[in-house]
Amino acid sequence: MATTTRGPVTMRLCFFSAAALFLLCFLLPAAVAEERFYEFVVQETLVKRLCNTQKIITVNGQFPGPTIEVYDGDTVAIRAVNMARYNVTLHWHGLRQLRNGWADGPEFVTQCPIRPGGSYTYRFAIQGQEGTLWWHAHSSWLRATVHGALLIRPRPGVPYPFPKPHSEFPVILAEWWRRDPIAVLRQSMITGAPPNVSDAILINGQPGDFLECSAQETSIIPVAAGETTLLRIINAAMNTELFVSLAGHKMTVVAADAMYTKPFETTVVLLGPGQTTDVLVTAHAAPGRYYLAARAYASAQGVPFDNTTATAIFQYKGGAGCPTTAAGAGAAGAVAGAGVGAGAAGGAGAVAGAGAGASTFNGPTGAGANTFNGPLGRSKYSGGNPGRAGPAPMLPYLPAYNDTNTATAFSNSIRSPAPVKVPGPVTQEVFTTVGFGLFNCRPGPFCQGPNNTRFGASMNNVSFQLPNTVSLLQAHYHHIPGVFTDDFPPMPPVFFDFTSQNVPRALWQPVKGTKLYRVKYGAVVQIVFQDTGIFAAEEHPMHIHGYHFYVLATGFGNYDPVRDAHKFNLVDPPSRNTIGVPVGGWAVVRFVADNPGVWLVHCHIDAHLTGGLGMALLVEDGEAELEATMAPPLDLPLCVL
Ligand SMILES: *[C@@H]1O[C@H](CO)[C@@H](O)[C@H](O)[C@H]1NC(C)=O
Ligand SMILES: *[C@@H]1O[C@H](CO)[C@@H](O)[C@H](O)[C@H]1NC(C)=O
Ligand SMILES: *[C@@H]1O[C@H](CO)[C@@H](O)[C@H](O)[C@H]1NC(C)=O
Ligand SMILES: *[C@@H]1O[C@H](CO)[C@@H](O)[C@H](O)[C@H]1NC(C)=O
Ligand SMILES: *[C@@H]1O[C@H](CO)[C@@H](O)[C@H](O)[C@H]1NC(C)=O
Ligand SMILES: *[C@@H]1O[C@H](CO)[C@@H](O)[C@H](O)[C@H]1NC(C)=O
Ligand SMILES: [Cu+2]
Repeated sequence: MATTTRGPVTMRLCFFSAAALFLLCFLLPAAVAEERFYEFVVQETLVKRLCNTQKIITVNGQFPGPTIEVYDGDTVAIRAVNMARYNVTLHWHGLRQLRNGWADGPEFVTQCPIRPGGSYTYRFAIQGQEGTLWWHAHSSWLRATVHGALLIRPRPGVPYPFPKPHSEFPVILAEWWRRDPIAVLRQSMITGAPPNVSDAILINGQPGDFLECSAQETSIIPVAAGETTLLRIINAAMNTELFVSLAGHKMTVVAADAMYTKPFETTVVLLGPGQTTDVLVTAHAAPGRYYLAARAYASAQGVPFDNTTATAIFQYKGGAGCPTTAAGAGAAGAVAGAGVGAGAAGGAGAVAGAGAGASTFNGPTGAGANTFNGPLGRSKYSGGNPGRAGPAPMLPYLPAYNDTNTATAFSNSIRSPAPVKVPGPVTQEVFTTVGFGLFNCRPGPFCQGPNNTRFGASMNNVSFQLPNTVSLLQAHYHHIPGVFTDDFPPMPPVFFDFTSQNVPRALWQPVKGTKLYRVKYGAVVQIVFQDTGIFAAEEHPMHIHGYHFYVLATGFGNYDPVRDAHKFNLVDPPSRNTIGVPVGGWAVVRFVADNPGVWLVHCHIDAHLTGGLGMALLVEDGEAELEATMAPPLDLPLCVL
């Protein structure tokens, strides 16, 4: 699957490893930067979930897909071979891709798709980044099943800035439909209604003990008493922000979006789609089994969502009748199976006490509505597994689906570890709304959205349309006219009470367009994202390709430049690649435009992106040679043969 093509002595074993080999890798001698080669075959694969056998699209037959493990400073080549029946592209979420948009991947933004039977080699360098990122398809809705972890270890010789964990596991959150997700998208494109919500949330590919036909396969995270485990949590879900809690243990957040943070303890983590969070957990509880659970943070009122709860089991090795051998390591580091023996810990009755204890995040609001705080007992589905006799694992506290207070408290706790130099003064500023819109249409089969409309979304009233003959980056690089315009409005065309629940109907219909915003190389760019109450306010996880940005402030209501500038954190703001714009609120981000090219800015909820919640930045070349977009690779896919 992966081999080292260049570089001397150190053919690293880590390549084939799941987390179990992690320690071994640490012990290997430091090596110079290497080129790492992977082959990703995109193919149809049969899998069974929720009692049904379905065909899904995977990479190399794996779900979640293979973990990429590299070191800062490495160069990486990933040959993508499309053996599936859909067009596909791959994106390396959070990688800077300096001057190298050609490897970024969003379909029709930086490349034409790899068509069935075709291939394309993504070549890029890891430059000054370390931590937990991920990769995913960036074409249609393929990313539902085409995704995996991308782990960047510190440059050899550079220490990990926290106590070194004894073990580590990716925790990849995703969404499952009983149907082909492409069919779900297609139906929505035809009818104009929002796409159906998913049928289950997954942790490392499995919904866990509370969903039908699933308990046998529940993901297991084996830990040893007293040891510290690094959980690299990735929200790869299509449309759902997720709360994650672990019974009986506190989690210490140490990184978000592959940037270290000031450590803080929490009992619940919130991630929007696209975001990653590293937490350290020390196994200091009574040896036993504890649920790691994930379920929705659904910020929009009255909008349907997947309300299932996914579980994995955090399982102590050895003690209390558990076998000492770890289960076999899966490709994504998710160790499944071998859940044997009886945990010694108290049953579910102990849960509320353990989870809801002293946490700042456990407000009384959440506890009321939480199914999991009662003595829930064993799942009706897990009883059938003979290997799983004994007390049910402990369940954690989870906030209510609409617990915005907990979501806000968590997001506001994320800070850079030390004071940073925030760029300024701002030389280019964009104030943009992010929100829904409804297109009027003639009542009929293609007009099945709310009140006989077609559902959509926009930024500054422009509902983003992709070209289909050439990518935006190619059009920019080769000066091909007629593909896009560069007049994305830096201000809303109309100022209104953005977050009102009663925005006048006359404002609800956006305009379709392929509008880019031109940025001078080296500009200090500030973007204010402002949610709207059109149709419904909702938290939007906004992602900027090719950049990390400082999050200076977030708030509720309408952004006021005079009042809210005082709230900017110019000391230790977090640096992220995806920021949740609070429901009915705003977020201010800032960065230096040091990466020329065309970079997609979009909501990472695919149902919203599909509706048009995106735009692109056209960052011009600078003066110097190393300030210009590189030449495109020779195998860049063409749109037309
Ligand atoms: C979407 O949900 C509706 C209502 O449950 C169902 O009839 C339809 O078949 C679903 N469509 C897809 C593509 O799953
Ligand atoms: C989840 O939603 C379904 C369908 O709306 C509903 O029947 C069920 O009661 C909900 N379950 C929970 C735990 O809220
Ligand atoms: C959350 O939902 C509950 C039950 O649906 C409701 O009573 C409560 O008012 C909601 N809270 C917020 C903040 O919307
Ligand atoms: C749909 O129309 C009804 C009746 O006019 C109205 O009460 C409701 O608010 C409308 N809903 C939306 C989403 O526009
Ligand atoms: C968006 O543009 C359309 C067409 O000009 C207009 O009718 C609508 O009011 C605008 N809405 C907003 C929020 O600017
Ligand atoms: C696949 O991509 C080509 C452009 O390369 C496009 O013409 C075609 O319509 C796409 N097919 C689908 C199913 O989107
Ligand atoms: Cu969104």
